[in-house]
Amino acid sequence: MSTVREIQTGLEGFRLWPGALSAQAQAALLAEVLMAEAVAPFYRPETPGGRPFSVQMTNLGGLGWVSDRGGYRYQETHPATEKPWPPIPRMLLELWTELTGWPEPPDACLVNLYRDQAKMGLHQDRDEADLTAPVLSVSLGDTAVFRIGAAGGRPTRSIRLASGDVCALTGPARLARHGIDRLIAGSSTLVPGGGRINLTLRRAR
Ligand code: MD6
Ligand code: FE
Repeated sequence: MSTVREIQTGLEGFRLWPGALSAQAQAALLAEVLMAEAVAPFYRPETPGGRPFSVQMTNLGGLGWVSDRGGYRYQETHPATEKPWPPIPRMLLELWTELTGWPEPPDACLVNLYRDQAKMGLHQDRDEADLTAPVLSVSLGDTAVFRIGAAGGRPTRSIRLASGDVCALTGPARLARHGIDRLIAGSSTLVPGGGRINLTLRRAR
């Protein structure tokens, strides 16, 4: 991992490492996610307004991000199985330390699964207790068209996130608005059944 190059994005605090994960590392991480899925299956949450997300979700780590009619929050158990979330794979903990240098490990990892027409509207990640800690994002599978703009209604720009790319919202970009407009279907064969998996590592507590 030590040869990974960060590229400049023009948005201060938005950090991007294209191709950070080798094909072998991507396959190893995907295998970990598929094993975790047996314990913590992907499910389709509802927005607080009662609309289903097009993205399916699960979590890894001591805390998981959930959404339902009660709102957005972090909780220790899967809403359907009521079991604790599986642990965050060691390779992700190492990636966090290497790329962010943040002194404490992440305690939450949201896993998003996009199939077909799934997308994610513009949002800010602001349900975490400490909004100074970064959020680190890993993409697997089909390329996504990612949209991002600084907080406060600033213009957005579009960036493609391909399998193995890693990005982070840090410092002045921590509360940037971002979302996924669409996938480029068939751009990767990594995820069985097609689509894209995104993992975001956070300090929730
Ligand atoms: C996604 N990503 O890539 C959605 N959040 O599927 C996010 O919502 C995200 O990429 C915080 C930091 C980086 C991200
Ligand atoms: Fe986000």
